[in-house]
Amino acid sequence: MSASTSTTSERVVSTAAGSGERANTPAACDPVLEALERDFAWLEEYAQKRHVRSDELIRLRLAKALLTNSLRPWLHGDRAGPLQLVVVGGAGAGKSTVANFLIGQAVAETNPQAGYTRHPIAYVARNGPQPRLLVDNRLGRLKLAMDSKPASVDEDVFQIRPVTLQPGVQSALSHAVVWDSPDMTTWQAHYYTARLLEVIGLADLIFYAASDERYNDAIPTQFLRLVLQAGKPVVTVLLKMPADQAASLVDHFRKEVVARIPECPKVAACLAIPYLSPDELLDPAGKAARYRAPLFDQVSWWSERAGATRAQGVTAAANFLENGQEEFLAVARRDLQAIDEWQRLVTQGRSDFVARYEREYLSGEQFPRFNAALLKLLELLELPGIGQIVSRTLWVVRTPYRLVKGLINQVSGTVTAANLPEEPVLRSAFSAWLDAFRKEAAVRAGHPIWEQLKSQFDADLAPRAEAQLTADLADFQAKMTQEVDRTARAIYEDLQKKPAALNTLRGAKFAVEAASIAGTVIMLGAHVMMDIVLVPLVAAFTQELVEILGKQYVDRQREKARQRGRELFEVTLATPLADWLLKWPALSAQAVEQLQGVVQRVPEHLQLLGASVRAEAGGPRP
Ligand SMILES: Nc1nc2c(ncn2[C@@H]2O[C@H](COP(=O)(O)OP(=O)(O)OP(=O)(O)O)[C@@H](O)[C@H]2O)c(=O)[nH]1
Ligand SMILES: [Mg+2]
Repeated sequence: MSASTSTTSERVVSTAAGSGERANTPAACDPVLEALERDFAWLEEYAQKRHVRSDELIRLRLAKALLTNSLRPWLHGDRAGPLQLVVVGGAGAGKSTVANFLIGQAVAETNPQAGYTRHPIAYVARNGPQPRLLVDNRLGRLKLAMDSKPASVDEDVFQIRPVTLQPGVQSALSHAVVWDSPDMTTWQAHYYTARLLEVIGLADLIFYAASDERYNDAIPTQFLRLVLQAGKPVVTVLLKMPADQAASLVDHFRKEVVARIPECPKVAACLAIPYLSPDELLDPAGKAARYRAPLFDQVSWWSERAGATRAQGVTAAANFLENGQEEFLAVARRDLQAIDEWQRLVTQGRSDFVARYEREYLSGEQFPRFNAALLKLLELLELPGIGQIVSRTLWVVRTPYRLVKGLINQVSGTVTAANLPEEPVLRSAFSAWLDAFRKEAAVRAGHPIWEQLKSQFDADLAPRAEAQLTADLADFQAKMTQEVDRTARAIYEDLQKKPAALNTLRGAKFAVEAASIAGTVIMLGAHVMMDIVLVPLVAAFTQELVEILGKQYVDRQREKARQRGRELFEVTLATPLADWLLKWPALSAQAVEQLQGVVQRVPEHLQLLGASVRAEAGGPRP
């Protein structure tokens, strides 16, 4: 069958645009409403990119549709306009047939091909009530189609079809708008279910069509539940069963399907349209009048209470939004949690990286440059110029001491144990850091962000991270060499720059050596043999003392260089690498900021909106 209607888009456009806002528009709500619409639109897009479960996406879309198509017009003054009756149901269930029964004429295209109707179509009485206040002639994502199109056109559009009411025939269009809609059987088919959700968002009353064979299909039933959760009153209509089984089938449907839905009290009635002849289908107000009457009674009952129905509907929608916020924000919270975990892993990995460098390299590193600096310092303390004769003499006197010390060093192995080389230690510590991520990513596979991280690991993370390490390492090593060199050189250069202090030290050292040797000789008197033995011993003792003091000083400087090395390692290597890894994951900083903003704003705004709707509607929060 084809539609017997024509489209007068121009007239509808002017009616919709010209319906205007009422003077009592709660302007205070507008910023909140707009922020929510923006946040929900962003969340939907984000959820889609994240490939979230379809039920999650559907909830987000419904939330956005309720905001834009129901709460916005109501807050802007559309309080008691014509009821918006929306027929929903599975593919081929009989939605278009029910629409025709409500209208009283066979104007909606019915078709044996299930899934025929692909975009929402509003049927309005010519010069009668129009769809709810539309902003820019849009119904959410749907554009108003300006030309008449078949119901099967698969586009993000909606139509408004004026119908000339037949004299003497009662029609729902006298005080309501009837929407025929696409099916929801294809729960997975994101693209056209979204169109249905826009019109559900708008609905004051839902007619849920189900055919006798498929009345308990899972997906339409889940949809029915969602509609009830959103607080829409629902009339169910079972079709196509033999007339004598109508009562028992409706009863069965009520018990087995409706009663199992926790929100079932919102189901206002369960009706039946048994299997009819083609003639009856073409003449709903005449030949099929008896089956049409109960449907029409429902419309009349709800229409008499249009204002209260709408107020209850928006209150229920606001409550649904407020109570469902955790589900709407689930995708954002999951991803923020994943980001937190990633950041925690980076921080943990950074501490392990620093600790390992400290343990396996830095704490054992002797910095040979400081040994050379000690020798240089000791040389510097020897007398210069003519005094060198004395110094050399003392050097000769200390020969037995040097030989014995050398021997002891050889035997006791005081040469420092070989430390692990720096670069391999660093590289293996860094690999361990990356391995920890790889392990976590594998464990958490299933979460989209971790999945993405895992695939990036498998692709190019390791080489990119190694390249980053190599770049930071070169910087660190250059700075560290400079630092060690500077500190080690300062040990003797500082003294060289202060000749007075140097000479005082040299003088003091010489004075101690001379005094102790002279004292020994004087004490021993004429015992030449004793002098030969004890004088080198005393000279050795004073030299050892000087060396110990010198070494202590150099060790202190060495420790300072090590401390500085720690700082340099943090600043030039560990921190830049951690920052690089923090920036790296799947999301941009902007997206993270947006996620945080959404999670923070949405609950607060939903609460404000709910409070304001309840205050206006005088409804309690269930
Ligand atoms: N003979 C007969 N056919 C019926 C009856 N009810 C529905 N049909 C047919 O079943 C088919 C599907 O009905 P529609 O009303 O188009 O179903 P729909 O839910 O709108 O289908 P889609 O838009 O394709 O999802 C059409 O060919 C109808 O004519 C009935 O009582 N008797
Ligand atoms: Mg249809």
